[in-house]
Amino acid sequence: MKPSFHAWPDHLAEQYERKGYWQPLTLGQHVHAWAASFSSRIALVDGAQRMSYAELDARIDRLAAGFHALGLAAGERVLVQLPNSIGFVTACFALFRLGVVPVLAMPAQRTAEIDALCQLAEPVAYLLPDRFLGFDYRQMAEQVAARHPALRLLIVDGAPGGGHLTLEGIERPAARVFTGPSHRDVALLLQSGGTTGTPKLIPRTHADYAYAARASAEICGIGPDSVTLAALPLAHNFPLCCPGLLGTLGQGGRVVLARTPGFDEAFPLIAIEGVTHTALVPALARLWASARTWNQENLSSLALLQIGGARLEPTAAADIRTALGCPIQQVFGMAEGLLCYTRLDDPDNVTLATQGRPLSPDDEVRIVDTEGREVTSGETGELLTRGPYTIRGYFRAEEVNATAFTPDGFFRSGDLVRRTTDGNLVVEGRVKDQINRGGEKIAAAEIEQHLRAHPAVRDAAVVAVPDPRLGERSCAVLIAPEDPPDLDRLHAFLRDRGLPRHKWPDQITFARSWPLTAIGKIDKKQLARQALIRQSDEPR
Ligand code: J2J
Repeated sequence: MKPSFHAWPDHLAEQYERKGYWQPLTLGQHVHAWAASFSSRIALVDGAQRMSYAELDARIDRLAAGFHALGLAAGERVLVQLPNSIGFVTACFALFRLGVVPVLAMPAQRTAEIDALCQLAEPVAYLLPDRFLGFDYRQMAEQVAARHPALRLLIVDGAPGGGHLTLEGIERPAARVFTGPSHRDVALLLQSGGTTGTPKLIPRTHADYAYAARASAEICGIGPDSVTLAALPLAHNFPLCCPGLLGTLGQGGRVVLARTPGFDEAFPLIAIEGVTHTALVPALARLWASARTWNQENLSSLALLQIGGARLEPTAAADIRTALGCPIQQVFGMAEGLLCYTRLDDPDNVTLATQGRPLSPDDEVRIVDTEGREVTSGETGELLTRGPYTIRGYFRAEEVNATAFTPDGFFRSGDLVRRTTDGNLVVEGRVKDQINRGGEKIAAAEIEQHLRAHPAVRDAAVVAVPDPRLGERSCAVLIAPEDPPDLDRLHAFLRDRGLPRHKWPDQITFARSWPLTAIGKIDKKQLARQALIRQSDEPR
């Protein structure tokens, strides 16, 4: 079965091809071309392992032959939950070659989310590490597989444990016997930040994704001598494609794979490998900047630090730039597509105080009021967008698609933005019911659903409150008249339900009833204000 996918209208697809945005190559074929051009240059650095473009291409061929021999067929989905590693890169490209669609999961995700992804995407295989950061993925995978009969293969990158297949073990002599997909087909499924109780998957095609990577590389000044550090998890669009892994490999540069985004791992890698480019969320950039004062590693190779994923205050932007001693770029992006960048030659008032402007001349941006009318110039409104790399619909989500997209194909981002007189966008807030916790998007509805399952909780609302370290943290407001749980008990409850740590509320407060908006919805703005006031009353 082909993934359900809303293609661009034909006339636009043809236009994007005519303009050279979309090239007639799949992501798998791109690697052949890169290997032909950059053959013995180093493509990937993973700990002590260094892999050339030619070796990368050959390994991808062997893995593709292995996946093919296991019966994986074009259009089927495979859940990939691997840390940044050569295994992640080779497995994804091998799947791209076959037209099998990786569903990218972050290593931090746990049972509840993996289950929900399996429910939606019905993957036939699950690629996982043996252990990572103290967690054994093999156990989780076995439990998940028992609940999802369509999931017939567990493939471990590392020690197999109880007789599982391993990524290394399935490699076969390279034989390109299969017909690959078309460049207009879906290449991968990314996870959306989400506003609903269940996940939403974003189908990105070979052509649109390759275009986003290539155009981003150009804007960020990536060339054959660039060394990009993948610090954030590669399952995220930012380090994967903006320009990240894909954009760097396309130019013959080198990608250094970090297991974690902490400065303790990153600083030595930057110094040793001569890293020129990396991407961070603001919370991490602030941490790196504060660690710089006592960490003496040489970071002078850094030519650009990209910061995006959550709001970055102008003062923080300036402080980070001074502390790390390198140029910064603001990135306002979304896995659904649209990417806005400040440009390398922008003046300070743009780089420090705006989130830049769209990547492509064919990106269309509308800023509208609650009635869907375009606001007057300079006013704040919701950002709607469509263009050559912005999706036209989520995967298998017709009900959501009916409201998340306008009838003429614009994606409703849920972000409140305004356009400055010089054409840059400033993110002012959002209308979507989400918490942006240090760049990790948490759908309030998902957490509320779990909280309501607690025996003592009659109703729950989750809101964002400002946090100096994370930007925002989550506060659960509970109606729990009898035996209200404390934070520790609530955390244990959510852990047992398979929610990862970052989704557990950072604080709780209690309410007797909900404040309501004029049309009778829970007034979350008021709840957030109350949560903040209560918080400041309490001794910390
Ligand atoms: C404020 N909010 C921002 C910014 C994203 C590059 C960079 C980021 C993402 C990403 C990405 C923001 N200031 N600079 O995919 O390729 C919030 C907005 C947006 C949502 C998207 C990339 N940059 N945001 O963060 O899909 O609310 O992508 O709609 O995870 O993050 O989240 P996500």
